[in-house]
Amino acid sequence: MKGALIGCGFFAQNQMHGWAGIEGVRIVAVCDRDPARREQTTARFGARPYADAAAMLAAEALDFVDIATTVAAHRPLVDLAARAGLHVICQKPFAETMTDARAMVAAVDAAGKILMVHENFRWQSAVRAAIGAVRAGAIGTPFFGRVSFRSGYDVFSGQPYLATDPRFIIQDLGIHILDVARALFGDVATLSATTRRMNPAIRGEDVATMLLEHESGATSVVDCSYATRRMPETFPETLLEIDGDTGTLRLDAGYRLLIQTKAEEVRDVAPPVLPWAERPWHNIQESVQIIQQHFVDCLRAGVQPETSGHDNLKTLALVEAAYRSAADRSRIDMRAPQ
Ligand code: NAD
Ligand code: 89V
Repeated sequence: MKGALIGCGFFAQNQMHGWAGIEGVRIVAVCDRDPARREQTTARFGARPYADAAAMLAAEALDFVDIATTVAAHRPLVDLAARAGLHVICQKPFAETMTDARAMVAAVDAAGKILMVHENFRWQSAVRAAIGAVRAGAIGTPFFGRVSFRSGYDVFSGQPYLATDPRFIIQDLGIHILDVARALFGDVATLSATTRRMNPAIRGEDVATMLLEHESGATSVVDCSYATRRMPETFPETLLEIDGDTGTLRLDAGYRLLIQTKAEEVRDVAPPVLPWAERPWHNIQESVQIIQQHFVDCLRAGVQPETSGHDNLKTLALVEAAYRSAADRSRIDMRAPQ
């Protein structure tokens, strides 16, 4: 299977390592408008370099493209790939608006191809162990959950746009945590949210607290902060606390999974540090390889990925709803047209 990567920035390096570890897949071309980033990536991984995505798609015989640019470029690039008849994997946040997101899903559907969003937190092995246990009924029917990400880690040095974009934590990080809540408890009926900006040096919100009522009847609290000073610093761990009608499950700091029913089970679900990975990012880096493997498996089987473009419309709608709720203090009915 031949792929091409568009956007050779900070996070794309993980994606290139991930592709290199997947059997039967080769990234034959990469594209970035920035010559330094393009050249660094080709020097590291090989592949033919391009400055222009349209020129690359015209010149190369490809099966899929991996779009690793920031969000503003997603719609033109997904449209381009759809017109070229290619499968697409596209980074989160998928789109800046629901209109753009729906248009991209429709464009790839019309081409008869598969579109997956690189929504990788639910694929982190520790989070996946918890999702697997809940889906297998280990604690019965969940009625309450807390999905929590609180940190003081400096994300701005690697991703400077996070300090200057008008939207920060919900769009960048909350999107993952909301998606994990959906993976655990199902689709959302209502949502309300509050936001704060604690760090005066950034433009957007760095604290968000969201209350979700799920269609299953479960309630979850999704809380995110980049203004939390605590030890141990848990970046980039998502912590979980779930009550079911026959037991409780917790994913605690240090990747400790605890399932308490009549008996108690404690599991170390720490992710491996892949040969190319580094702490503390190894958790996210492993999930990159896992989600990309899932994409390839779905292409081979001709089925929609779990985190397909279609599925991601629901996660993106929660992001939009959270900003609306925080702005006007409303509770949003997710069953109404968004
Ligand atoms: P970045 O700014 O470091 O890299 C983006 C690159 O894309 C830049 O080099 C830029 O020149 C290039 N680019 C932009 N538009 C282009 C175009 N039309 N054609 C060719 N090249 C183009 O950004 P980043 O930090 O790597 O983030 C990229 C995306 O990855 C973002 O959407 C971000 O939210 C996401 N991200 C995801 C995770 C995750 O765990 N899933 C983690 C970090 C970042
Ligand atoms: O996963 C992400 O999307 C990253 C970070 C963990 C820093 O929020 O942007």
